[in-house]
Parts: sequence; structure tokens; C-alpha cells
Amino acid sequence: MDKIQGRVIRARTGFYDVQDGDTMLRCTLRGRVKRAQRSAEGRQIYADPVAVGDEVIVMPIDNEEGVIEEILPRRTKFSRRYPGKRDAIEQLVVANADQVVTVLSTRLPDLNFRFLDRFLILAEVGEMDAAVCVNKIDLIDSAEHQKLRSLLSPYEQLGYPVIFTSINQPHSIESLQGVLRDKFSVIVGASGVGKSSLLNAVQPGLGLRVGEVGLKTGKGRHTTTLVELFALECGGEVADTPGIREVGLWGVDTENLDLYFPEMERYLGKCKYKDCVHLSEPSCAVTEAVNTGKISDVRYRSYVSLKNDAKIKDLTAIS
Ligand SMILES: Nc1nc2c(ncn2[C@@H]2O[C@H](COP(=O)(O)OP(=O)(O)O)[C@@H](O)[C@H]2O)c(=O)[nH]1
Ligand SMILES: [Mg+2]
Ligand SMILES: [Zn+2]
Repeated sequence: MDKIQGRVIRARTGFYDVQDGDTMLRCTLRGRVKRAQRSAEGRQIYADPVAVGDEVIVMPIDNEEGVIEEILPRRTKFSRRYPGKRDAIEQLVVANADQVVTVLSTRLPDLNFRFLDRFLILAEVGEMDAAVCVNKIDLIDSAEHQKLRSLLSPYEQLGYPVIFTSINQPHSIESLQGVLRDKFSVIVGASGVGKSSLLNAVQPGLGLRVGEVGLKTGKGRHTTTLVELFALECGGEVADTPGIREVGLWGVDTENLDLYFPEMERYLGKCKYKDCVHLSEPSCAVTEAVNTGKISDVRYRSYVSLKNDAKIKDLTAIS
């Protein structure tokens, strides 16, 4: 049989469904390709070297199975630090997506700006656009809604589209459709914010399982992660991601974290100390901008939290 070029539309550790037009093959990865994904010292680099969205060359075995022979170069990647391991390993979640849509909820769970800012940084590092979706607005009153809008306005000023949704408000689902249309999006966010519910509302018939928070699963089962790609009738594609409880940064130069906060750019180089990290130094142009309201307090607190996090990670790395 001849080799085919296709796209990974479903990935479960070790097995990949590759699609090429009407052909769908359940594939494994050629050992040679696996080995090429290790570092010079033989260390594991990726939690899984192939991700949903990857373009691959496959040697078919029969009409149902094949072997991935080659992974083609990626345009973009959405990666995070693989959780729970001492050694730093990259978890490639989705390859070649156009945008990251971060879903937050007003309540259950509460809105988490730290999560949002981490996802935005990962989107930037992976060279994707980003959008913000605040879900479950049916759970707040109009005063709270007003307050949320003002907390999120700094994000709009940075150029990120921000939408407010509820699965019970069809009009808001249309606004989400507008964000997803004709793009390949990866949907991220904490467990329980409503990612799967929203996608089911955007496209009835997807039948994604809802309410699976993943915390109560027994040992051994569900330890593999499944990421799946869906075509949307309104145009575009989405990858729903399961239960992210931790957003470890990957590929981020934490020494120069200020470079990932576009609103800080105009103040850089204007602090008293050349090596200022904008935490507690005197005459810091960035903290002055925060104090005078020119930089959002919420964003600055994310910066501080990430900076402190990086310190802890660095310490554990050398201990
Ligand atoms: N009140 C309210 N509940 C929602 C909304 N969207 C999702 N939910 C509920 O939130 C829970 C988690 O939803 P799910 O889609 O599984 O979240 P995921 O983990 O992000 O995929 C479920 O019980 C949903 O019914 C919403 O807009 N409003
Ligand atoms: Mg889900
Ligand atoms: Zn400074």
C-alpha cells in the first residue's frame, strides 16, 4: 500500500486516529520516530510526541490500521509543562491550531484570572491567537456582570475578543459561534467551567460528555487523556481538552516574564535599576503604572504570581 498524508484527529497515549478524506486509520508510532523525539542524552522530551492537529505521513497496514512514519513540521503548538513530574517534560496538547479559546466561569468554579493569564501566555508562546469566553453568566446578577465587564476590559484593550455566555442563552451561543467560525480552535479552561456543554450548544449532536470533572475517577482508569478534534457545521474545527487542573508554563522565559505582558512594554527600560523585575524595587516604572491605574491590577497580580512560581520551580530544579 502507498503512504498517505493525514491529520491526527484523536489522540490517546500511544494510539492516534489519522484522517485523510474518507479514510480513517487507527495508528501507532514507528519506533524510529519515537526515538527521534528523545534528547541527545536519551531523555524524554514530550509526554506524547504526537498530538491532535498534527499532519503525519502514515504507512497503512490494512483498511483500519497504520503506522505513523513521520510528523510534519508544526505551524503552532499549544503545550504546557507536564504536571506531576520532577523533570521538565513538554505536554503537547494540540498542534497547528489557529486560536486558543479560554473558557472561564462566573461561579462553580469561580473566575480564575491566574488561569486565564497563563493560557494567554501559552497562546502567545505557541504563536496562536486567543479569545476569552466567560461562561455561566446566568449565575450572576447585573451588578456583578457590570463588575466583570470592567475587570475584563484590560483584556479587550490588549486585543483579545471577550464574550459572555450561558448555555441557556441562545444569543450568547451565537457569539461563541462567531468566535469559532472558520478557525481551528483549542478550547481550554479549568474542569467544570462548561467547555463541553458550550460545544454541545454550539453544535447539538456532538454529544460530548458533560459534568465529568475527572476528580472522582478511580485509580488506574481515566489516567490517559483523550483529546479530540471536531468539524463544526458553521465552519471551523474545535479540539475540546479534558480536565486541566494545572497550567504549568512551557517554553516561557521566566527571567523575562515582563515581555509576555504587552501592557508593560512601554515601561520597560524606564525603571531605576536596569535589572528591575518589577516586584519590590524602588522607582519601578511598572509598579508606578499599576499604582496609577495604567496597568490592570489583576494582570499585575498574575505577573507577581507567575514570577514567584518560577522561583519555586527553579529551586526544585536544582535541589
Ligand atoms: N448554570 C450554568 N451551568 C452550566 C453552564 N454551562 C455548563 N454548566 C454546567 O457546568 C457543569 C460542567 O460542565 P462541563 O461542560 O462538563 O464542563 P467542562 O469540564 O469545562 O467540560 C455541568 O453540570 C453543566 O451542566 C452555564 O452556562 N450555566
Ligand atoms: Mg469537558
Ligand atoms: Zn521595574
